[in-house]
Amino acid sequence: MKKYIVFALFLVFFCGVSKAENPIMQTHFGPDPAPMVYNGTVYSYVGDDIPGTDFYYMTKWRVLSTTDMVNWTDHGSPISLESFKWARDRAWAAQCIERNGKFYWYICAQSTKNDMAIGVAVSDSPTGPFKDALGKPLIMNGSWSNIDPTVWIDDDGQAYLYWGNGSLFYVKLNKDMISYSGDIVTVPVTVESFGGTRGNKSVENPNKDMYVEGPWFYKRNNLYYMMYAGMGKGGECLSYSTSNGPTGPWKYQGKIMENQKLNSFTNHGGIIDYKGNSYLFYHSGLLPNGGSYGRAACVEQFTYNPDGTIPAVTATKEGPKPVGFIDPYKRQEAETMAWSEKCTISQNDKLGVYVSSTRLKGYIKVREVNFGNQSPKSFTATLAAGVDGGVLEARLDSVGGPLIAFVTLPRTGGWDKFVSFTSNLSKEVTGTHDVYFYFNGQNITAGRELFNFDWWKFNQK
Ligand code: FUB
Repeated sequence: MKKYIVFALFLVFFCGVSKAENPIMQTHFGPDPAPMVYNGTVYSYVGDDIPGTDFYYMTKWRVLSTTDMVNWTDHGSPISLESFKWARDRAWAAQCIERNGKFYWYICAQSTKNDMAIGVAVSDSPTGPFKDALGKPLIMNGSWSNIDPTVWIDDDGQAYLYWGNGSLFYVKLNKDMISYSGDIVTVPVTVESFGGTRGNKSVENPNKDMYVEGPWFYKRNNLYYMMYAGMGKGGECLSYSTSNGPTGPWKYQGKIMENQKLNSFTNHGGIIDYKGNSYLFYHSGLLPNGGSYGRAACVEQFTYNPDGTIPAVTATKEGPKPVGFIDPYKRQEAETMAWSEKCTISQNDKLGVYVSSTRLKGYIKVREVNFGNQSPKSFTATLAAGVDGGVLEARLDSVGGPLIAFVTLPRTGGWDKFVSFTSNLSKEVTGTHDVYFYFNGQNITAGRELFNFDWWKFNQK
């Protein structure tokens, strides 16, 4: 009997794990997701929580990307507090937008004068390198409300920057995207516009919302949307208002996502359309060791109602359905993954971004790998190890699924000395599968680091 219970628990655990694709990033705690669609790819700009702390003491921002909504590539951390000489702490929510081939990443951080301020970094690429565009904040006036910038370029070319905690502000950005014209405008936050006022706190009135922070501004089919974090019972919910113009008046429309056991006091999100679907990004504290200061980005697909209103969206473990495939015959970065366990991501100037700290029984899951009609001949992986004995296994459809290829690794001359290993396939494979890169080893003590993993590909006959 005991044996059956253990087996049942094993199944529940593995089924639960293999289905989970939220949070979209497991190797770091990346909250406050700000999605951007550019050139057929979705980028998600996130923060970098430090779990175990007792406040949002964050020091950098990260970028992820996907073309299928299930496998995400970690591009590392192109900017940190170090990138802004005026910033001393609290690398909080941010958003990036493209204009005329340049990428403007609006961030907020605590300034050396101790207030919160908004700055902007610029790059020629969505993944950087980025540089502080001004060398000083774009918005700074001694206030703690200057957080959570959100930006949108309207059809007539006018760009708007909204932001604010407790209050909601906006400015009209100039075409250069790094300066603005006119005064900072304070948006009236009322029961009618945002579901509650500061004096009508929804903590006491859980059925009412109150604008708190995290605005997300965009336009769709001639309607302007302002999603934001409102105060719900037990933590922040995601709510929204709409308007016929970019500067209001705003009309409160209701809650999109309740604070449904997300294990995080805050929530912060973004909304995009991609490949004909609509997606809500948000964050939860549901990763192991997560919580209010260990939050990570999640995503759900939803469908707008015919009148443009947004339905209530439920947080799931599974996340959205895939909308693309992985081509195994092209070089794929090891840090492109739908799920992973017992590994992390490292980055340095020489090697770029790679998977590191792989441990026995850990794995990387890559979904929707399309092998086509003919089985490949061999498998190549680029790996580095300071010790002998690591084994990288490629398995099909589950952690314990059929073994199609493996590489047994000698030490390569150091953890940063990447070498390409090619091995013949141990089993033919065609069609579309999830591929699990399982971390195994010979004579290796559990807990010991096995190898670093940079990229992989299968080779056609
Ligand atoms: O991540 C730090 C802060 O927490 C963000 O700026 C807010 O929106 C909240 O998510």
